[in-house]
Amino acid sequence: MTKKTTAKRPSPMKHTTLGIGLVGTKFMGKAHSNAWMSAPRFFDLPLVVNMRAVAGTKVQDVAEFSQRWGWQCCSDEWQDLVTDPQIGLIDNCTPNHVHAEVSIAALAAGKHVACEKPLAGTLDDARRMRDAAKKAAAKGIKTFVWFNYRRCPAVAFAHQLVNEGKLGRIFHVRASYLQDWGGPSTPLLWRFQGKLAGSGAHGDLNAHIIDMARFITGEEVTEVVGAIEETFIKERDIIESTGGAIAGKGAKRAVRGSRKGKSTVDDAVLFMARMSGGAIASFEASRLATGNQNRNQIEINGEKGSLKFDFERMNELQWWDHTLPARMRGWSRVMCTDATHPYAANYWPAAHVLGYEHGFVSQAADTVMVLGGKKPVVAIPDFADAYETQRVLEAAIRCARTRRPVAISEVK
Ligand code: SOE
Repeated sequence: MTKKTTAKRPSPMKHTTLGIGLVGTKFMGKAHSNAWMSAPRFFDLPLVVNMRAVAGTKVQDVAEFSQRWGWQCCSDEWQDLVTDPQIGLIDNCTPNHVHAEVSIAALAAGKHVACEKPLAGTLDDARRMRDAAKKAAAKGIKTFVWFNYRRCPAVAFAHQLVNEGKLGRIFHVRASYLQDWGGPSTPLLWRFQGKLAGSGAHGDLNAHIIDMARFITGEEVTEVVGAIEETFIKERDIIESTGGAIAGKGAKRAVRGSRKGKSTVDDAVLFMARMSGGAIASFEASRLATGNQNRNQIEINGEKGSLKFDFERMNELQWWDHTLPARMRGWSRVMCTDATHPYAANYWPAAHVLGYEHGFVSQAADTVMVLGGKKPVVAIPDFADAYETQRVLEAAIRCARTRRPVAISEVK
């Protein structure tokens, strides 16, 4: 006879519930749904996560999405989520031009907001969001921005090493984020329309590496001294019907028409900058760097050592210890999956590697930690912090267009 187990399940009732309302059902909608679903399983969280509702633009699509990803209910109007008393946090995964409207309405309704990066498509929108967040903060409302790469264990570890003084004085930051999906056959997605995206590779990719450089070094960019922007593919096919979900790289599923439209964003932006601690830095973003699919790289050279990260080998951090005797020096490949590395203990045993989605899971977990009054593993940028990244983006574009250096203090 089998014995009945008497062990009691821990009651979720001892925790307060955090209702999530997700706006957006495409690439990021999936990444975030997975994150909200997985975070309470991998992390011990101070609040119970309730995947309350998702909003999208088409009734049929949002209903299917909702069922597949485990949301309780859905709507084709994001306003329904903002007025839902069971929702405590609005997760904004909309295209860049919608970030401000949804986020500001949610803050005004007393909801916490977690918004996708970049903070906005334009500096004006970003400033309005920062100001709304400041006002809401006085009532205890919090904001978060999904700069997911901060939460790769290797990137968080790099931040810790710099913080502990392991690199000493920093001389160089060399960051590049290269992709190659933006060739001539990719149609005129929203990401190529200035009115919707704000910018191209610049806001999409440079935003990430500016945030990573600021996060790892703890320094601010103070001046953009030179910059260049280029749009290689001036016209793209207009999509007559999307025939399904279109994410950044969903071009294959688009139904093309015979008409062409103008691409109104950059395909590549490169710039050089000065940092507050005296380091000099270079940033490079492109969607036409053939052979580089999602190569988000950063290298930092300091007095006592150097480090290198490449997202295509995201579980590793390359480390050079310059304090060793010269005959012992060499690059070492640190597998950042040991239980002592940030986040690693929450997932699998050593060398059972993590992937793209884990950054989002860890960010969802850290968000709940903050809202439950606990410390995140590493800081999550709020709207004020992400606004600093946006100022750097703006300075680089002004520099490229006016062909003169731009101090960040000029960008208000
Ligand atoms: C498309 O370029 C994209 O999905 C970005 O929008 C993401 O932020 C990046 O993580 C991967 O590439």
